[in-house]
Order: sequence, then structure tokens, then C-alpha cells
Amino acid sequence: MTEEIFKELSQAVIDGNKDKSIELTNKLLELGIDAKTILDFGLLPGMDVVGIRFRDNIIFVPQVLISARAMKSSLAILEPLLSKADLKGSGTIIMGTVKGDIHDIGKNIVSMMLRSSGFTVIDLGIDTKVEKFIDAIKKENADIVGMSALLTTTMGYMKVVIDKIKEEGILVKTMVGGAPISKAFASEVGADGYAKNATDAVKLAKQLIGIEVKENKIE
Ligand code: B1M
Repeated sequence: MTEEIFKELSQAVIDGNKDKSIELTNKLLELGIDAKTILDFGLLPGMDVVGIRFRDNIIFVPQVLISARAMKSSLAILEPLLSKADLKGSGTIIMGTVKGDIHDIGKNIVSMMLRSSGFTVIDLGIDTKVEKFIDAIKKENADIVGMSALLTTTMGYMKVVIDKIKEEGILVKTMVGGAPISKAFASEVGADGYAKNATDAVKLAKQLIGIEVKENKIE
């Protein structure tokens, strides 16, 4: 029965049906399904289909925005629940989608998962310029700065931020992610780490600040 509801939830994201997405998210929670499972098996598979259809010109920006709105409405319900995990102080992370880029769904999921793992996350939002990153790193005395980019035309901006951090001699670890980013690209721009998804981002953040990462543990 829950399998059917997961499929319906994915479909609600695909259709951009915000009310249905909220209703089904709440229904799964009432059935005792945890927030991370709802994210992984209901919302993300829906957004995967949206991505493929967008790429193949089957749907266009307005439909994608409506799907994103549905997904965000459900994420808003899940976020406080994900953050209810047993929290212990881990470190402070500055997060942002780089300049020129307004994609924020993945970055928001990563931020949410980091918070639920005990990190303090200062989210600078989208279209984040180098000065904003640098100011926040200094102000918050951050341990890590995380950058997200979804466009091949904006991913290069990560190097601008990393170069500035190095130039100013700031002691902060850097991590990067987003659909076009790879491990090789991360090394090329001089980042300290790359994560392909939110679960790996949590593992990486812990490694970067020297927290032991336990395998086979659902984050
Ligand atoms: Co955009 N878009 N989009 N879009 N969009 C892509 C990225 C694209 C691949 C679609 C396609 O053609 N197939 C394509 C980029 C092509 C390229 O650069 N090679 C594209 C394009 C072209 C564009 C526009 C230029 C379209 C236009 O206007 N002609 C435009 C650009 C606007 C801009 O940024 N300046 C644009 C606009 C938009 C919308 C506004 C309509 C909307 C964004 C809404 C929003 O974010 N609020 C949108 C969307 C939704 C997408 C797709 C369909 C989905 C992205 C998404 O949210 N995925 C996307 C296609 C795709 O990726 N399949 C596409 C779900 C999300 C959970 O995954 O963001 O990858 P993701 O995050 C993952 C990991 O990457 C990782 O963890 C996350 C969770 O697992 N991760 C990190 C992310 N950040 C991380 C940081 C980390 C670690 C891991 O550490 C710091």
C-alpha cells in the first residue's frame, strides 16, 4: 500500500500538483514512514522524471517550476522532522548556489540533511557572489563552505570563490556538488571535496572536519 502512495507522490511532483504532494507527504508521515524515506522514494524519483522530460524538451520551464513548487511544499513539511535527529554540535557550514545560478532544490536538500546531522548551516541562497561567501565565512568563523551549481556555465565560478579563499589565507574547507560537478572537476578547481548527493555530502562534511564516519548507518 505504501508503495502505491510513493508512486502517487512521485506523480504529484511530476504533475506539479502541490496540494496532492502535501496531502500524500502527510499521509506517509501518518503511516509512520520517516522523512528521509519519503524524500528518497517519493519526491526525488518524481524530480528525476521531471529532469529527463525537461532535458528531452517534453516539458518546459513553467512546468518545471510548478513541479519544483510541489516538491518544495513537501520539503517544507519534512525539514523540521529531518532536523529532529539526535543533534550534537558538529560545525558551521556556509552553503550557497553560485553566482548566475538559481537552482536551489538540491542545495536545500543538502542543507537540510546537514542540519539533521548536527551541523549549523548558514544558507546564503541562490546567485551567490564571491564577496557574500567570503563575508559569511569570516562572520560565522565557518568550518566548511559548500557550493552548489547546476549549470555548466556557472560551475566555473566555484574556482573564483576557492581562489579568493586561498588568496585571503582563510582557513576553511571547501566542498562542491551539483549535477554537472564531478570528482575530477572538484580537484581541478582545488576544492577539498566533492559529494554526488546529500547523503555523501553529510559523510564528506564529517570527514572534512575530522568526525569519524560510520558506514551502514542511515544518515
Ligand atoms: Co534548470 N537546468 N535551467 N531549472 N533544471 C537543469 C540543471 C538542466 C540539466 C536541464 C536539462 O537541460 N536537462 C539544464 C542545465 C544544462 C547544462 O548546464 N548543461 C538546465 C537549464 C539549461 C536551465 C535554464 C538555462 C533554462 C532556461 O532558462 N532556458 C535555466 C537557468 C536559470 C539559472 O540558473 N540562471 C533553468 C531554470 C530552471 C528552473 C528555474 C525552471 C528550475 C529550478 C527551480 C529551483 O531550483 N528552484 C530548474 C530545474 C528544476 C531543473 C532540473 C529539471 C532539476 C534540477 C533539480 O532540482 N534536481 C534540472 C535537470 C536535472 O538536473 N536533471 C535542470 C533535483 C535535485 C534534488 O538534484 O540539484 O542535482 P540536484 O542536487 C543533488 C546533487 O546534485 C547533490 O545533492 C543533491 C541531492 O541529492 N548536490 C550537492 C547539489 N548541490 C550540492 C552541493 C554539495 C554536495 C552535493 O556540496 C556543497
